[in-house]
Amino acid sequence: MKRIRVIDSHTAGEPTRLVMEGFPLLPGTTMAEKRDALRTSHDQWRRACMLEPRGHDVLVGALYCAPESPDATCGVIFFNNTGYLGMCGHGTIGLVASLHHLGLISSGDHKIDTPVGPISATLHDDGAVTVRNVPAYRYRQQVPLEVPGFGRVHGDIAWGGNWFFLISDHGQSLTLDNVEVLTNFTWAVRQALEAAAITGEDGGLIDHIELFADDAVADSRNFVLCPGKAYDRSPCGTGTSAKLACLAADGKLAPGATWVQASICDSQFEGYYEWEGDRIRPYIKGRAYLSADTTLLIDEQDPFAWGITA
Ligand code: PYC
Repeated sequence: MKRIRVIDSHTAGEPTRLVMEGFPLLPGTTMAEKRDALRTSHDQWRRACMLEPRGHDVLVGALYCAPESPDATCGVIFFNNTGYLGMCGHGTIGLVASLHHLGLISSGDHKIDTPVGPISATLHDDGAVTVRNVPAYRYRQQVPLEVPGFGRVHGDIAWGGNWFFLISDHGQSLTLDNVEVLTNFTWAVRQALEAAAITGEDGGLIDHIELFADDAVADSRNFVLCPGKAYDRSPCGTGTSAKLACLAADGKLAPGATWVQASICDSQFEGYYEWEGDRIRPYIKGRAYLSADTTLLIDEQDPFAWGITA
């Protein structure tokens, strides 16, 4: 029997499964090298944790690793039901809350290495966490896109730790009772981007689609389709970072001013930014709650030991 020690949490509704022990040791000195080693040689461990019968399509995994920089608290590799994420805002908040639950960190600032660069997170005394994300920027503005079955939309392409296509002129209702339509629409957008060979800088795959609408209490409400076709229950930390980059580029939000981003589930993140050259440094604040501290078992006799795959 193989054993994987995990801590489950949710951040603003979006679940994170932190893997503390049980995965094979990964070669490499950088988090990107370790992520590549996990993907190339040990991907079944991701599948065992993320896919049914132990996981599900909404879950994001976070592998706790030794840091690559001497002054970092830890390193982390994020993944989901289909593959690997560059960064994950809600997952970082879940990671910090989980490490605190385990007694491994206390309030204050913590540097964390990720495959897309170092970030830091501040654990506040009240349990909230502020993530100082990787630099974000808008790459292209108002790109026209024909979406089969839905018509023409326009979107900004922005980096917030993952690549996003951000759309406001979608004509959809951003409500929980409409998630099936929103999922079909955003999936069609993602496929249309691929068919039209529209990418992030250097050919980066745009694997997150983000819709915006007005909100009764927050500055904005979003719906974010994640790479594995599930929607983000939280306002998406990297998606909110991408939004801040677009607001900054448009001169619609001043540096240091707070932006309240609501999710489709009515949960909220607060964000603000600072300019760093021609990019912004996004700060995202949210809170995670613990839901399980347990051990996953993998029985090699089990026909679904490594997850149910298509
Ligand atoms: O919070 O950055 C985020 C995120 C990415 C995918 C799901 N959540």
